[in-house]
Amino acid sequence: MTIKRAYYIKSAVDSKDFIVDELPQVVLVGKSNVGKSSFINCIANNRKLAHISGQPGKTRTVNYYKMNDDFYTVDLPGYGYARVSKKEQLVWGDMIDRFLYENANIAAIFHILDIRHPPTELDRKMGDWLKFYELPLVGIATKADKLGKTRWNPRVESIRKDMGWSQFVPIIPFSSVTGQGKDRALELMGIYLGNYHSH
Ligand SMILES: Nc1nc2c(ncn2[C@@H]2O[C@H](COP(=O)(O)OP(=O)(O)O)[C@@H](O)[C@H]2O)c(=O)[nH]1
Ligand SMILES: [Mg+2]
Repeated sequence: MTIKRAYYIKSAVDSKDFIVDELPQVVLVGKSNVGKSSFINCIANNRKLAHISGQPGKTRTVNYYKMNDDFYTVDLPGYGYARVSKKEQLVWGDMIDRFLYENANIAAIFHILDIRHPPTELDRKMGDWLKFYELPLVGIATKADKLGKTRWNPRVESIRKDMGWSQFVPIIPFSSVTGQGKDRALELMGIYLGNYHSH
């Protein structure tokens, strides 16, 4: 699959603003600053589509990007930002819960992790949360440009073990700087979108 057209649609601040229509959604989750916005810009070949933040934790909204006029890429608010109050964490959790629970249009979840580091406790919690929904899952091990190529595979398998992901969960070494893994990510996106349409 290639992305020929990509538009920012909107940022939902509340579950009542979530988009409910007939188009399938590819959903991105990951801790803040892991590279979700960069991933979107990379697959869409547009550096200005999603705002890349030097300051983590700013995005508390669910951001919708329409792609090829036939699906959405949805950027969920990142977790793990230290300077967030207990109340904000609860609001965040409630929003994610509503998004996943009330949403029949999810074609796949792309869980974005940093290839260099073991998944954090929050990464693992998020992973366990997602398992409950039994949605097609892809691991994106990003910032691969910051590691030597020979270390990718050991890191990927270590992430698989730490996340409790079976061998059937694809984990792609990815870099939004070099474009590493982009074709594979788009290929999988196309496959899961295709499967979704055929339900
Ligand atoms: N070297 C490198 N830096 C990246 C990569 N992806 C994101 N970054 C950097 O990580 C920071 C956070 O990226 P962003 O996409 O805003 O993360 P988000 O908070 O998950 O949306 C920015 O400084 C990006 O330039 C990558 O693949 N390689
Ligand atoms: Mg972002």
